[in-house]
Amino acid sequence: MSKTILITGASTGIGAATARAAVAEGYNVALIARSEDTLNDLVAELGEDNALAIPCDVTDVRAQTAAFEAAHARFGQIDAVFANAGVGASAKGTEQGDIDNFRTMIDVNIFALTVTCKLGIPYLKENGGDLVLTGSRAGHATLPGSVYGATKWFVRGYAQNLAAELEETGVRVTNVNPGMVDTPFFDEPKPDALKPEDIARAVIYAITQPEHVSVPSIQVYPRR
Ligand code: NJP
Repeated sequence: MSKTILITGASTGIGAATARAAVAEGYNVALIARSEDTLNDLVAELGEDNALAIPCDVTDVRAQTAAFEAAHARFGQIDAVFANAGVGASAKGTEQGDIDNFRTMIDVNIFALTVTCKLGIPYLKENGGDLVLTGSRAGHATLPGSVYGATKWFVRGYAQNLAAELEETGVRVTNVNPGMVDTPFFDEPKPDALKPEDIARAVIYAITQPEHVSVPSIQVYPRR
């Protein structure tokens, strides 16, 4: 039976590129994001046999729980979970930042990510699967006043804590940390940045390693 990866934030950017790379690698993909039309277009591209669109706001715990159940019901197993959905800052720093945006970043980048991991663990324990969390170079740097950066410091620390919790279970944890990537995360094109496919390759690398190999953290930065 083909392996299955569930991807949050699958409608665009890094998540969509990882879905394409995973299907090319023989995986089934369960695609989670809010944009139903975009997910349906991706399913049409990848093939209905391999891909399932599950429109869902990851901050809604019930909806995310139902999404995992739908993915498992459709493909019979979940071998990898890519907790990748994330949102950026609408303005720099804390003083200039917007409070509603602080809440959204914390809800999506932190709270919903922990929900994704909690929901994924029972499925991943069945076959010794992979949990991949999208952090950021911003989680390895001091960015003045940045709430976004601090959410990614959370991801970095949480991934290490999760790896310790799951050490005896056969579930591997990888924290993938991109530098700037040219995706809809930004309002304008970033021609000197990484391509989403560059991060997708790192995710596929992590989840296709032999059982005795652990890839706790990957940094992928653009060359200047
Ligand atoms: O950005 P984008 P990326 N519920 O905007 C989804 C991190 N990162 O691929 O819901 C469910 O193309 C949204 O879908 P939709 C970044 O922090 C990036 O660059 O339809 N899904 C879309 O699929 C993030 O963690 C850079 O709007 C929700 C996806 O999230 C990850 O990479 C650098 C949602 C965002 O895709 C992917 O970002 C870095 C919700 N409530 C880290 N809210 C970079 N681009 O430079 C959003 O270090 N989504």
